[in-house]
Amino acid sequence: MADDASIRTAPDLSQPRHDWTLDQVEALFARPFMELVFEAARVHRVWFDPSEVQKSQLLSIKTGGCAENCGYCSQSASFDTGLKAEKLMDATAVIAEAMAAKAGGASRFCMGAAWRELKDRDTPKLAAMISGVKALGLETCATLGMLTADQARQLKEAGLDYYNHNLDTGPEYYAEVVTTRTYQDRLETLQHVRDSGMSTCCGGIVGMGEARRDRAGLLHALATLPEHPDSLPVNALVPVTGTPLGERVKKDGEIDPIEFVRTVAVARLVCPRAMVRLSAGREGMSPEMQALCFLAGANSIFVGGRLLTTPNPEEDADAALFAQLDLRAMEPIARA
Ligand code: SAM
Ligand code: DTB
Ligand code: SF4
Repeated sequence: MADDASIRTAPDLSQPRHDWTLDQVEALFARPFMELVFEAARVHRVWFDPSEVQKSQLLSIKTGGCAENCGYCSQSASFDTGLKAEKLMDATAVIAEAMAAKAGGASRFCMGAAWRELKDRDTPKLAAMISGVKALGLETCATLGMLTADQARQLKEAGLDYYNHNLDTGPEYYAEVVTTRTYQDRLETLQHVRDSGMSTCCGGIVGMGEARRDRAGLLHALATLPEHPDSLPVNALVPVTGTPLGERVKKDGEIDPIEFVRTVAVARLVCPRAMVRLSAGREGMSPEMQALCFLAGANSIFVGGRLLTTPNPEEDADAALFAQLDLRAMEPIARA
């Protein structure tokens, strides 16, 4: 039996807070596993129906050749990953993919581009894609690198509901992951997104060789933002051959799955109202592991056989998982 008195006397964690300290977040990670998951499951139920899981689908609208050197990424021009670069897709082709995603049960469509930052010359084409996808009745999301305040306003105007911009890891470990931009750069784009009135999708990656303190650092950074992210993707590193972090994980081994579940549970506790997304890396996870993540507060996934450039479970595998676990797909969130 757990004899940690602090658990029984702990304050109610179901209410969103912005005054977390890094030590407090790290202390959540250190809780007895069963107590941590139980508490996260309880908080999950305060805000959500635990039988509902949101389905989002990704599309890489511009692939490869990226000027950033994110050490995990197949699309960085800095590493030889064998990926073929492709130019920005036409709006009609993107809208056709979105239609197929909707038919497959997705409620949100996320368009990803391998850019350091959005260039103004591309904005009209993006606006056409966004308004076309939105007209299908899907929630729209995009991840296009850094944005200015003006660009964020234009995307919002075109009908973009969510902008994904991850902090990826804790501030202390950031320079081990990427050196072509700073944590502050990321925080500034997130500020522009919030100021424009769009919702934020912001999370990170687990299993890049970081310490638990860095995972706590990421979640601390998210929990102390002026507004918690609306969506919080927790990615497990997909090791890509040719990337520094992919090669490193092949040598040092992948993240302990229980530590991954702890990260999901702490994400649920520090951002209790966020949609916590079990994101990249699901392809390698057993149904039992995914069930534990859903129990620990994950309530969103990416669907369709491909993420941006790497594989994801196919539709029939997820249909079987949902049937086994008695899960239902969440309806799109109605917005003005
Ligand atoms: N270029 C934009 C940017 O970096 O914001 C958007 C695309 S980028 C691929 C989106 C996110 O995907 C990254 O922030 C990272 O968290 C995640 N990601 C990329 N490669 C990954 C990998 N190999 N394993 C896990 N997550 C990955
Ligand atoms: C996020 O956090 N994960 C997604 C989405 N946001 C854009 C991307 C995962 C990419 C995994 C590697 C790939 O397929 O290239
Ligand atoms: Fe470029 Fe995004 Fe990949 Fe970094 S994560 S290299 S910014 S596509």
